[in-house]
Amino acid sequence: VYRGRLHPITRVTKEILEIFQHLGFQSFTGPEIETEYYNFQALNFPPDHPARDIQDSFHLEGEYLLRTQTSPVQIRVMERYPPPVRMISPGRCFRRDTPDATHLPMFHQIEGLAVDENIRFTDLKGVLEEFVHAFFGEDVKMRFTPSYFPFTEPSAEVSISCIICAGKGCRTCSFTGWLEILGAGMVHPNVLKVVGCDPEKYTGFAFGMGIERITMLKFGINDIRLLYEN
Ligand code: 2NM
Repeated sequence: VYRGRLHPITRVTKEILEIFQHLGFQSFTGPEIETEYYNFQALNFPPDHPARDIQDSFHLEGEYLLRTQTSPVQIRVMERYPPPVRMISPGRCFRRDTPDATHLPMFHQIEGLAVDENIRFTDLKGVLEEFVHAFFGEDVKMRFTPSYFPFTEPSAEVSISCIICAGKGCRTCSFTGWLEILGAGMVHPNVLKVVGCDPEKYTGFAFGMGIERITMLKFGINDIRLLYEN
């Protein structure tokens, strides 16, 4: 018999939201059509950043474009609510990428944000460790490596020990034993200032992950296009 079911992206999104809701994060959504201000300027992207190019983003008439990440939702929430903030934002994002096994011009992201007095890097590590163990399993290891984003300082890439080969090395992890799963960091003081938050009093951490990538790892799917074929 035929049985209907939820799409893997929907299932994984729900599962991730539930984990962060247990950690006290509230879910918010926002518009997929954004302004240059919310998508780039408020997030400390310099005026000449390559992501702002018409080659990289879907620009509409005037100052509008399709959002390239869900971070504009975090800006909108920080503008509306004073700290403490603990939020998570799931949704569709759009980038001008040529489709291949790991890229599509439309994809999904979940981003998280915590702003309060005395939020520090160890809070980020603790929250992400809880997430990694809840979602991928208690035996999975987590690793931070230095990275760069305009909206966080310092910034890091977070990897987990390969869930296919348990870190021994295989094609999925390019024989490194590690899989990159998300980007994260401490919210840049310029971003806090833009939303009227005093960076001398408040600090925050933020992170973002691609749902398609997480879903592909969880279900052993090797081509992102399989998620959107009939
Ligand atoms: C990422 C990685 C690191 C992020 C930062 C913010 C905000 F609005 F607070 F500045 N939202 N999300 C963030 C930080 C997103 O995605 C890879």
